[in-house]
Amino acid sequence: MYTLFIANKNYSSWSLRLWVLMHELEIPFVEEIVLFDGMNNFENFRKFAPNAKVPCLYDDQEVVWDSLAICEYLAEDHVNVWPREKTVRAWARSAAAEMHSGFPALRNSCGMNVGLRVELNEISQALQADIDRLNELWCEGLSKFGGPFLTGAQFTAVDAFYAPVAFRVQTFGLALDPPAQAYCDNLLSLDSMQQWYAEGLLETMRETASEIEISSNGKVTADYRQL
Ligand SMILES: N[C@@H](CCC(=O)N[C@@H](CS)C(=O)NCC(=O)O)C(=O)O
Repeated sequence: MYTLFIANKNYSSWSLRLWVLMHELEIPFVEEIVLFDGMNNFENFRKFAPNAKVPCLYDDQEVVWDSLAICEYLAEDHVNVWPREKTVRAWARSAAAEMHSGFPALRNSCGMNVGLRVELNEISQALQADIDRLNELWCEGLSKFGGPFLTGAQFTAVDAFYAPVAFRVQTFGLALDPPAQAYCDNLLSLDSMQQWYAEGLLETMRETASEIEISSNGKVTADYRQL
């Protein structure tokens, strides 16, 4: 049986990738939530993860860390993690890798915080370039493979990699073209995403650094989280 270590559902974008993938693919797992300590000290993660980060997967005694490596590990035994067709799989892997190592302005200016709605003070050139690339990539996948997911009819790992971005789009009201916005809405409406969102709203713990960062990047217009 797999055990997936994750952190707060309100904040932990990297955790969401694996959690939503395993839910959508109906891969059974035990969920272990280890909350951030609110002080940017990740020593408690070191007890289970060699890199002191989440997500981290245990397959009995076997430990796998880093979201991309975990996806590949799951793909060894679950054929639907990536698209079956070689060229489609190559596109999916390229798009997921681009998310894994790219979009720095989007990450820095629009931290995941599922319960907030924020009006950004400004959209820098770098952030606009990331939003434009995101829009282009999503529209390309949807038109090339027919939607409603990025590589066609099935949810795969590439959708899991962009699932946290859907929450960022919602929180920061980022403007996308209609097909990209429809894809984002579709991700947000999945049962698994709704569950993650609802559980995120129930969390009462606040991560000081993330909260400060978000309010220095924009004005909080709504906070749907439980106090
Ligand atoms: N590249 C890693 C990044 C994981 C990551 O940075 N996770 C954050 C939480 S969302 C974390 O654990 N931060 C704690 C730390 O930086 O030690 C992955 O894909 O799993």
